[in-house]
Amino acid sequence: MSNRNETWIALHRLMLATRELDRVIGAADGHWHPALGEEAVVAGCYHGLRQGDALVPHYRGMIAASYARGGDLARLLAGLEGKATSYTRGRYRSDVCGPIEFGIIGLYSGALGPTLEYAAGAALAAKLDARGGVALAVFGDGTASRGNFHEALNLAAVLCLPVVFVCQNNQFAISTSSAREHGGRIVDRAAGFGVPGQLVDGNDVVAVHDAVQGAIARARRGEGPALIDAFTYRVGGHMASDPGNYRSSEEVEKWKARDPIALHEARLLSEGVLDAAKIAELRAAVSAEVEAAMRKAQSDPMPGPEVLGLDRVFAGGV
Ligand SMILES: Cc1ncc(C[n+]2csc(CCOP(=O)(O)OP(=O)(O)O)c2C)c(N)n1
Repeated sequence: MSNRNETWIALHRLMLATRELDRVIGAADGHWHPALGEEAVVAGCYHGLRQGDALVPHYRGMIAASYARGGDLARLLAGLEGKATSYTRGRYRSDVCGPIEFGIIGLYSGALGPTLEYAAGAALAAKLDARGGVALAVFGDGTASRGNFHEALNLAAVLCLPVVFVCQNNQFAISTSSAREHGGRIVDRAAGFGVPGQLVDGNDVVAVHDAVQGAIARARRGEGPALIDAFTYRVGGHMASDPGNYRSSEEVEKWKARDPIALHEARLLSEGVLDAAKIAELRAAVSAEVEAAMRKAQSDPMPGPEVLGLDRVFAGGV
């Protein structure tokens, strides 16, 4: 199989896993933040990173990012309920903090925005290290309205840091639409910092993947940071329990018609990469894997007092 076909199938697999995680977790936890409709950004960003690179994911997609990075799905899911088997032994939620042992930097304080500066810091460390490492930061459009966005981009530009910033632009910050959140386009801000900006179709997983990989390669060559605006739509609610009654059903339906999984499946079929039977097989396999991991996580034990404060929270695991 060609490299291209392998990549396209892996991207599809990760999109399917992202959707299955939403289905399985969303049914059990009303506080879950679904990435429904945004799977192409999640898979396009997180597939194909090099071990050793720093990854600073958006919280919406954190478990998929941790899984793509090599995390064990059952242990990641155990982290939703603070189980002893989770990577932090129950001490931090895996949907906002991926395992540091996979180079993932999480949303430690819960405040949106500082993660962009963590990424700039990780990129500075990579630059000083001079081993070709890069950092990738993914964040929401609402987060891009925070001062941290401007400070991180400015510092990265001035110091020519190997960092790629990707806005997972789903056009909402909870119930606030982009139109009420910010003026102009996020991609156009890149020019103000003198860094390349690229607007990509965030419902096309290949377009996102190619743009991210291109910007990473550029950063690795020492050519500095880039900003990618991956424009998509949050088809699900802000949380699983959010009915989303602050927007029209016509708007939601319009975006559902551009479902990223259906679009990529059509491409896999038309390019002869997979036939309908193989596509169905892949869907069933991913679904079974996610369900089995969830069952395992649910039956895992809670931690005992031995985990309290005796070692580091984030590194080490079980
Ligand atoms: C500094 C800060 N302000 C507010 C919040 C509360 N909050 C949690 S999620 C969220 C929406 C963020 O929107 P966006 O960055 O667009 O990401 P999305 O949820 O759309 O993926 C907000 C405001 C927070 N966590 N941190």
